Amino acid sequence: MDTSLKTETTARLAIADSNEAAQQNLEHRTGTSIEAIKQAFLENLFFVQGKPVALATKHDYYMALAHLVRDRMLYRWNGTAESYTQDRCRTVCYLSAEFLMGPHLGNNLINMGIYDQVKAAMEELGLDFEDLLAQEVEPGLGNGGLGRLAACYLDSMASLEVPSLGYGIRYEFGIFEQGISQGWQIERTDKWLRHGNPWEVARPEWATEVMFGGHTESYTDAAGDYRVRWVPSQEVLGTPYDTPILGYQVDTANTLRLWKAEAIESFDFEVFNQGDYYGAVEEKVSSENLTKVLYPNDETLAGKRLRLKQQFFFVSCSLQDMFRILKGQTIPVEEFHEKFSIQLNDTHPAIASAELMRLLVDEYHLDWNIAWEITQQAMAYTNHTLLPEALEKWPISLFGSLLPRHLEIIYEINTRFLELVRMRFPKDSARLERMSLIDESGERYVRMANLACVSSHTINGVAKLHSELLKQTVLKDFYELFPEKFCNMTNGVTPRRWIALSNPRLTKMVTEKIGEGWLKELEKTKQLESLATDSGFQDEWHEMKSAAKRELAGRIHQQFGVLVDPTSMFDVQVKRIHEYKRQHLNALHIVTLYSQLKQNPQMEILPRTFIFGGKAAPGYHMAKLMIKLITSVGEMANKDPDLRNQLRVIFLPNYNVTNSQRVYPASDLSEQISTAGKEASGTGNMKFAMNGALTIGTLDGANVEIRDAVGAENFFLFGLTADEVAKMKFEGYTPRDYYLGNPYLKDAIDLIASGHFSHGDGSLFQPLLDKLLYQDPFMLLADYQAYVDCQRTVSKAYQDQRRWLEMSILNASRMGYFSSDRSVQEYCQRIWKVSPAPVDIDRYIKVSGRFGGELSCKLH
Ligand code: NBG
Repeated sequence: MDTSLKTETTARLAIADSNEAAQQNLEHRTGTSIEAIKQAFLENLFFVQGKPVALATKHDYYMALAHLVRDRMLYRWNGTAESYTQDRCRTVCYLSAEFLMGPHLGNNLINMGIYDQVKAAMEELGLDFEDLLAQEVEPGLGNGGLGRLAACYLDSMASLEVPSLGYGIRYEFGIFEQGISQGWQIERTDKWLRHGNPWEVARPEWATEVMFGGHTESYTDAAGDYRVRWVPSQEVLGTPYDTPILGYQVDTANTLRLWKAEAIESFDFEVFNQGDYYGAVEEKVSSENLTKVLYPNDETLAGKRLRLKQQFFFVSCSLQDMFRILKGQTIPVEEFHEKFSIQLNDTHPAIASAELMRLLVDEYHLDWNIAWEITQQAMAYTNHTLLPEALEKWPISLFGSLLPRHLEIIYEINTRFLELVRMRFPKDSARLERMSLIDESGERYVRMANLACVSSHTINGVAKLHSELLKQTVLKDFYELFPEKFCNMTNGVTPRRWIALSNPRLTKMVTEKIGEGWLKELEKTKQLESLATDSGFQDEWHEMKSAAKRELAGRIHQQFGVLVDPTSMFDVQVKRIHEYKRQHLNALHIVTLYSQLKQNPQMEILPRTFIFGGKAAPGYHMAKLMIKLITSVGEMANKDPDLRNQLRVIFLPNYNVTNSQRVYPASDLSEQISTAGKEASGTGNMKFAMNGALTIGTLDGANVEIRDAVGAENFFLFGLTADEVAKMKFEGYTPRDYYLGNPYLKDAIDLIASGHFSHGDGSLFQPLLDKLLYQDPFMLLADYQAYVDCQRTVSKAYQDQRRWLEMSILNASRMGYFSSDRSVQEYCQRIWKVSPAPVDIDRYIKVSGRFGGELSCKLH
């Protein structure tokens, strides 16, 4: 440093230290006292929103608040980036086509530990804090469990100080907004970006180019080696948008990096000058279409060209970004797998292995075998479903036309792989056919799950049962070849969002009893067990639940004009609508109760409020008909005086993260009633139990482990097991026999078929009933009686309020295992081999200066 610069620096530092105004200036951006927050809020309203108070809308208030919160995250965010760069930390790259983050504001306040100050500051300014939080339009960049799991894992990785990057797609339109019109689902576009997104920062300087189409050519390089290059027909620019992911009560703030597609040249002057005005922006329009919209499918494959383009686009951007990071940290490409551990969240990003091979072999000129070693050591694959219709495969013609080089690479991987299979299992051509990366049974396809299995060092399922079934069914051949690759990672959910943010009453109660710290170590809630029979604590617990139920009842009344009794049992099923999840089994039970009450108006039953919520994929007609059935039963039941208010059926529209946070705390009974063997894990089941709801459920997914954890006596189990389901199907299942043999079931089905719930239209629900009577792939009729009996047991249990409260407390206090912190720790040890790298912000500020060196030295 020359002397003049040194003098200048010293002078600047001196000024900064002594200058009161400068100090205050920083206080406005980082201070967390109530005064500082109020001041920053008013300033943001003026300087960021550009509004005088008189003209400010609620949304302006939200933006002013969001910006002041973001300011307060920036030391941590920049400090984390700098610390990871300096220490060249091993990093988890979580590749996921979906991140269902939910609203950021409240979560950031919780994790930063300034929730109470901010609430107080807003209230002192005369603003309704809840109302402010409610202004945030959540980024619905996912369909359901898979996307939400990715979000919970980001929260846990940051909270555990694990260096990580979430990589995904910045969809302009997320999951559609669901409305209900005359009982049917209607879909509206989700314009979540319309009013701007205060949580993201665009990084156009790190944009990458992605190629599509064209052909490949071979050539000989200067060293005389045979090489292949890809000559694409289209190139698109990917711009990263970064969102900070703050850990809970730590200085770590990791990054979620979502890619937006843009045209490389957004305006073609030549074309414009020829008078073709539309043509001049055509490339822009077609490139941007790539990240326009999230495919609203859950569990089923879309099979569309655009979908494959989206997958390749975000994977290619992300891998190139990793190479940029390597370069920045002067790490040789041969050490790629030591720097990065890549997790493939389902098969959506599975093309990553072919793209990494292309980059290593074609661009970095590594030997194939070395490149393959690196690829395999870098990748791990999580499977999220056993449903065969969800296994992604792409027609060869489509694949080859979009990704000609990748198809060649996949053929090469396949040739070598099948050689290995042939050696291990000689003369087993059926096995070769099943394991091939190419399905050749009819039209030829690329099988993405096979590609993921072959290219990954570890393959995991998401609950014990699911991981076992994977080995026995869909991935059996791969298990027999690579048993050491397989493991189980039972899902978890973050207690910060699903308890602290969703249920402040419960949070306060628990902290009063067992002190701080349990939100970081959820196992600590075990200490509440001893209070489960304490009548004082039970009373408090009861009041906590009742208050949440009154709140939800208030919303329901406001929204639909339906009065529900908060003292009735809230029996809740919220999740995507799908036949395997069996919302229609729940509906059959309601119809049974309804019918009994109609036939015997004197009958006393336990008053229940049945609450449903969930979206149906727009092209999934049966799921849409299931919604119509529920709303139709509700329409009849809610107004019928014969029922004497003993039954209410509510369908909450637009189930999303925001709405779900209001539902879990208010639930008494959690419906987890999928056909055994079909639900990979479920994570809603965990959120309910953490909030003190009891589960009625089958032995499916994580229900099995939840039941083990909370105790069989605190769980309402019913139904066939996965083995029994398989056996029954194998032996031949005739659902009609159950219908004919069970008068209650027959009565319920006949009542629906009669048109009673559909204004006399007997044909409306016929497709649904026919499917049950003649196919019933999800065994509703076989499980019906067991379910109805179990519901009777539930009603009886609820009437003994003391016993119910004890069970509820025990459920909540035994859920420690299901924190996503535990899951992420297991991933770190078993799969990622990544250790925490704590960030110390005070040290960082001392060493690098308040602005990471920028004010204390001259910029380059
Ligand atoms: C879903 C499963 C759920 C599971 C989540 C997260 C897909 C493909 N799968 O049971 O259905 O909880 O993944 O693992 O969305």
